[in-house]
Amino acid sequence: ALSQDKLNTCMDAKHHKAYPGPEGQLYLQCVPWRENACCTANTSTEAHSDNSYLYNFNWNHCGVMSTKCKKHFIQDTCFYECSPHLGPWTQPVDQSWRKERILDVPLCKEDCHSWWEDCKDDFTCKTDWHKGWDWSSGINRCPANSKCRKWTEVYPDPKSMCEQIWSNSYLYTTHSKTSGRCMQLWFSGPNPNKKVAEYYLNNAQ
Ligand code: FOL
Repeated sequence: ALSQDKLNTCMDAKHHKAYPGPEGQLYLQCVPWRENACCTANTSTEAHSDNSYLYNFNWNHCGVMSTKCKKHFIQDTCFYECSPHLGPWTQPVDQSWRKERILDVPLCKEDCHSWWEDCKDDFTCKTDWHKGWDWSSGINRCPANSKCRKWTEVYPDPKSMCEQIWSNSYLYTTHSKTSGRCMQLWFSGPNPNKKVAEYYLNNAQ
């Protein structure tokens, strides 16, 4: 593939479109991606619901997740499902539910910090939310060998949360949103992550 492809591409994963393109009607927090998206309108709607068909993922595995915390998980889902600029960090993976994953996407400090701040009074039983759940009921529940702990015990700081929660999908950075050196989960207007992907593609890490 041309290296140009890496700047405008969709992961080969569970719900991603084959190619990015405009979507007239993305839902709420996924709206910023509507000019060029890897998610369909249905995926963007599902991103907002509990135990959605996307992954049957249960945010409320240690009591009900707070609204302010959940909004960051919805934004992460929009970013993960909709972003067309993740090519520089896409890797092949041998998993039943996807052929490619993202690894070490440099995340803007503000987005990681606000996520952790808004979740720090919540509870969870696992550091890596990708594996090791009890799926016997159809949705993920805490495995028998675990117990619900304070968020801050599981993730002492923003870095540990952002890097560990999705098995290193994200790399914590101290870059700020204005730097052009980190990816933003939260934005409005033209997608600022395109230039960031261009930068990292041309300055191979
Ligand atoms: N957000 C980001 N930023 N990166 C991601 O990789 C990501 N992935 C998901 C959602 N948001 C993301 C998908 N989440 C399982 C658990 C979580 C999940 C998808 C699937 C799951 O089925 N886990 C099994 C192991 C399955 C396997 O690897 O074969 C388990 O043991 O719990």
